[in-house]
Amino acid sequence: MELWIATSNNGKLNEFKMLLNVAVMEKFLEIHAQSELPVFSQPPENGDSFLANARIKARALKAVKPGTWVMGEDSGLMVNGLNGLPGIHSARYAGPKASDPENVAKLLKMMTLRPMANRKAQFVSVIVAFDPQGVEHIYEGKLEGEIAKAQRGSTGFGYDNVFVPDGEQKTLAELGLAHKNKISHRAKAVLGLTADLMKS
Ligand code: ITT
Repeated sequence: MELWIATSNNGKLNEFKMLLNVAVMEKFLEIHAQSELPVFSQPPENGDSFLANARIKARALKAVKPGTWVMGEDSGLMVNGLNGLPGIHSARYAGPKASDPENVAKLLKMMTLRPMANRKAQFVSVIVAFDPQGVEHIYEGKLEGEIAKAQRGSTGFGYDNVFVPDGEQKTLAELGLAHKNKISHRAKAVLGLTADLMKS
């Protein structure tokens, strides 16, 4: 069985591969990514929600790969003291071509400008998958935590080095990928997908 993943983000792709393999899927699941399809061009993510954007990505890949499992994921960081920002704009918070370090620097600056701001935050992952029959499936996961005062740690991607999960002292980037994959928003969303892939 094949699963095609619509992502250009290697950090995400790496985590999906690990999460799905941990679920003992590797024996019968072949994971492929959009980068293997020279004809695939990433659609504009102009939805107004995580769900809408995940659906845009999954549908674009389904158009090129009908009759197999395909999925897209939209994820992001919602900070209470910033009224839920960066949210669906997480990948481009500091500008259209912003790098992870630029986005993190902007987030820390925004928090510094609001010293009393609530640092509580959550990571959200919404996956839209289409099964080989073309039926849509939606899965969601969240991870609660708070924004650290400074960057700490070196593993992972995106905002991992400034996110401290509830009940922890360390950032996700200090805790490491194995720990992150036990608790993350993405791990929780993948649980439902795994169950459906097993049934399929
Ligand atoms: P694709 O759309 O190609 O999948 P993307 O990086 O643009 O890649 P999104 O639009 O879903 O993906 O944006 C997700 C952003 O949210 C990501 O670039 C990070 O900045 C942040 N993010 C999501 N999950 C994260 C995680 O587990 N750790 C750290 N940051 C994360």
